[in-house]
Amino acid sequence: MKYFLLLIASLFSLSADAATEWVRAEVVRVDTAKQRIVLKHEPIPSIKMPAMTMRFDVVKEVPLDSYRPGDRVQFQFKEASGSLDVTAMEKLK
Ligand SMILES: [Cu+2]
Repeated sequence: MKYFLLLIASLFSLSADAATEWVRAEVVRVDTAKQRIVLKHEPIPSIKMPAMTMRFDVVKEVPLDSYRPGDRVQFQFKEASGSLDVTAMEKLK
């Protein structure tokens, strides 16, 4: 029983790590009206996703109007139904 609880605890901490990882990317296109962004992102090993260019929905707490194509950024995400939502984003130097 003790071992089982430890296992559960470690599973929770694993998913917490995945949820807060930062992924580097380059902005390709910004759609402020629809609160979406197209990012050319690096591989994301935690969800076995290779590097690619793809569209994300972005939570409204992330203001998109300060981002331009060509900006280097890092972002956090959550898995939504069949897609990924950006939950945090910041520019890299
Ligand atoms: Cu992708």
